[in-house]
Amino acid sequence: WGQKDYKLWLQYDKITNSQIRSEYTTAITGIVGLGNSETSKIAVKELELGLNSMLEKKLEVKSKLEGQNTLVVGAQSALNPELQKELASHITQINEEGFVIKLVIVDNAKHIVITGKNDVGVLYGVYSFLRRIQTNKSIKNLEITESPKINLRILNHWDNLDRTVERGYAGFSLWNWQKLPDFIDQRYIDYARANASIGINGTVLTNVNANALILTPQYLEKVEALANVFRPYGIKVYLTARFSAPVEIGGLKTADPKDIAVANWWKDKAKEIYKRIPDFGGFLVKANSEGQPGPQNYGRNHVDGANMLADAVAPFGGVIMWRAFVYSEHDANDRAKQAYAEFQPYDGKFRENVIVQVKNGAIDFQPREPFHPLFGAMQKTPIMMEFQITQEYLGFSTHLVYLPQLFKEVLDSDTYQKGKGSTVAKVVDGSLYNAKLTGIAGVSNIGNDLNWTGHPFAQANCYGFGRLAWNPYLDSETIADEWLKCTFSNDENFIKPVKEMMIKSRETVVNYMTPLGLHHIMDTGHHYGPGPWVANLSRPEWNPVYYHKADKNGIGFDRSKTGTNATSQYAPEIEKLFDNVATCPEKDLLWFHHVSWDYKLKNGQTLWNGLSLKYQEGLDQVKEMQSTWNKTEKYLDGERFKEVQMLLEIQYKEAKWWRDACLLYFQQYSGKELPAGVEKPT
Ligand code: GCW
Repeated sequence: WGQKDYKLWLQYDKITNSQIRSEYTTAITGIVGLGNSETSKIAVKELELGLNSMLEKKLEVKSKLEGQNTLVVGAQSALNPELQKELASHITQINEEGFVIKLVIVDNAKHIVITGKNDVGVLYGVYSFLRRIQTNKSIKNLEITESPKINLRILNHWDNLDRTVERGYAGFSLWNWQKLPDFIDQRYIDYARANASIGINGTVLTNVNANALILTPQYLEKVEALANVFRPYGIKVYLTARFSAPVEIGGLKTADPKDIAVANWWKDKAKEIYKRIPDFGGFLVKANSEGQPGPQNYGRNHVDGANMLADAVAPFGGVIMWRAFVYSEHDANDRAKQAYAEFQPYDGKFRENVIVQVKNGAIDFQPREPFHPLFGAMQKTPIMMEFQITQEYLGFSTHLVYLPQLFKEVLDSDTYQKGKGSTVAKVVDGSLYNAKLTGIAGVSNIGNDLNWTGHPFAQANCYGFGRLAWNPYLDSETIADEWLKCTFSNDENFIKPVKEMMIKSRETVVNYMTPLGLHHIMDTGHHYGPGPWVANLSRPEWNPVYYHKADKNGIGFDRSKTGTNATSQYAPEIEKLFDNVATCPEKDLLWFHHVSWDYKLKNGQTLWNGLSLKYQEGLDQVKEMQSTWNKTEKYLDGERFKEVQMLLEIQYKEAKWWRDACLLYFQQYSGKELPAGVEKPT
């Protein structure tokens, strides 16, 4: 059980179309593996594994170029002078992690060469080439040059040292701290391989709600063992730094960043870590947020804290990813405004090796949020994106939701901060302000479940995150297409309807959970299922009622000028757009405006009727997903078919739960009948 699921998108099933297969078998008669590093060996092994299985042919591996129609794999420096010359102009076009795949003719013999400046680029090229074969694309006259557009492509694991995973819905943490460092679980290797296949080059092993113990020698030797496993796959290890660590494990009286003993403690700690792990990536820090310690505990600010840590890792090339997810109970006026208010004034004050990590929206990983106003608002500070791959507010690993739709909506948003076309993607890839340090983080949905992610389709979210981290301009439909083909089948009769189901699934969940800009109305604490009525928590901004503000007059959070004026944190063009109820996109309406139940929507419906119809639409869409899926049985293994079928059944029940709960609750305020077309809640 679970074998297919375990293999993720690296199934390497036999190519069933014989015409296509023969194109491949003619063009590839053997592999020439150049280079001796661990990474080169992995690259060649992967090709053998993939090609032998997909082409059903045992390819011979040689270490010298001879014959013809071979696949040559090796970094630029490992190629013979003739090949080097052939490829030189292409190699100049790529960066340190990029690759070239090119058909070359030497001595009248054709070869396909996969090369790069470094072995890891070659490895990425190998996965890209294999993906072409997996998706049955032509390999005639190949001439590809590709580089990742973002430097740091990182998974954030919210994994605790006791192996529980905060907001994890796929079992326990992969990291078996008790058995490390001597026991290397095969899963660590499989994890690294899967990540390398989509271009992930960093992993933060530990929860942002950090435990200082990870920085003690007893744990660092375990971290070192993991780093050794991941290194050949191009993956660097990062840790979360608990700001109060100097007190908790260092025996100091304070963790004040301006205290010289504290700064020295961190410097020594960095030295100690780099001695074990010379390519250690650096620290991710959650400070003065949700009760975590930070510089403000000592009357200092984020800049003081981040720069002190930055100075500790700078001599070794490390970075500090300082999170901007802050909000405080002392300013309950509008939580959405706080990160911008606290961080924007610090623009230009951080060290060069600090990057500020900003969640995609200003509240918290909701099914839909407008883009965070900090994107584009700090010209002199590198800003990195934090997406959540794990579905904290989107039905855990029970609901099928294809998140690249959400990711792309954010990346494609135009901030207007440097005029039209200043998209979030351009902030994140650094092109808008020529940022040298760029990054994107995804809060991982991986655990030790047999299928890694809980829901078989949640694998697509992991895959999609990696692909967008590599290239934020890819479109989500292409990614879905790739993933489906690599994971299940190339049969168009399967691909077409299932892809459409995936694409629609994001809007579906918005419809049955939080349509028209509603947000944070999930039941409190666990964030699963509806809870718009919750009003009794000690901090106002934890209560769903704070967010929807439903009353007899209407519903929605007024963040316009007549309200909290959060709209003023956006560039003037966007501010104007959001501020005016008539121009505000309807999908964000109740995020920015409190409108009456009789407010007329663009389709002529009253708000109450429109809202009710959205909830119904969401439910109907889940039914459609079920009927689409029920027709796919013959295209895949019974196991995965059945799993998804059962999960969709739960999703249907819970979409109904959402619809019924929200409509009955809001109806108390609207005082209106449900419109025609909306079934009576039961
Ligand atoms: O959304 C909240 C989550 C917390 C999380 C926090 C954060 C890790 O509910 O579980 O803590 O965000 O991002 O720091």
